[in-house]
Amino acid sequence: MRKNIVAGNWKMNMTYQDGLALVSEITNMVADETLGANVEVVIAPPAPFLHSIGKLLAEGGKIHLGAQNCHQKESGAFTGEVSAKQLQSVGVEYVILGHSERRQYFHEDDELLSQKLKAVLAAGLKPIFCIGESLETREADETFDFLATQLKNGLFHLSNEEFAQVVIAYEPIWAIGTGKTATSQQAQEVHAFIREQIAGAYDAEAALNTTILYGGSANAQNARELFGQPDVDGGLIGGASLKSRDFTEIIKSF
Ligand code: 3PY
Repeated sequence: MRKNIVAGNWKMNMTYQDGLALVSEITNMVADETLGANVEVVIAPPAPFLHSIGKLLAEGGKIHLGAQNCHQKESGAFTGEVSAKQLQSVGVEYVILGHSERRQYFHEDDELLSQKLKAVLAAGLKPIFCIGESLETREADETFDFLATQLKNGLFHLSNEEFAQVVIAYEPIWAIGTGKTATSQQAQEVHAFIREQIAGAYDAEAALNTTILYGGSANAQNARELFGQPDVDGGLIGGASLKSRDFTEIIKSF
């Protein structure tokens, strides 16, 4: 059966010192809770902090380490880049791929993302693969066609075994960093559609077993309602993952 996941995407926020303080607060807050039985928690800090934050998380024993991106090649002359294998070597388990900010600002397209996916899977890591439509696409009533294409080109080239490792995050671009959130009905409608597409591309079992997260201004106020939807299996959390109280409230929303 699929897992519920709450993953904090810190983006390019926090100094190292602030990051350590935040992680200590979160690990203390979750230590006493009966947390972990029904939700897996992931924190994805900026790359330079991965090793030490990973050690802190490992000591707490409850929270998993994620990265926000990786390069598609295993090693080589790619100044400034980090490979999936390197991420794996410092204890990373999840890698966010295809976030709309990477698609928009770094021109990551389906072809490149397919290569990154393969690299992440080859390193034994789990991709959190983001898809989502723009406001323009939604207003033109093209959301479902657009998402079907993103899934087909981005993900459905994977084998059954590879696909079984993938977590999908539905992040409508119009809800990212804007304070606007999809209503729980809008999220549920899209998540159910994504599951249907998976059933078509693979089978009903794969569809049932895939964790589909909602992302885009999810916060402590709306998490319970969003996570209460039958096809919403948790969240990829931006701004609210930078505040220990908000993030732990979100975790407790399950
Ligand atoms: C957001 O919550 O805005 C995000 O982009 C999470 O990845």
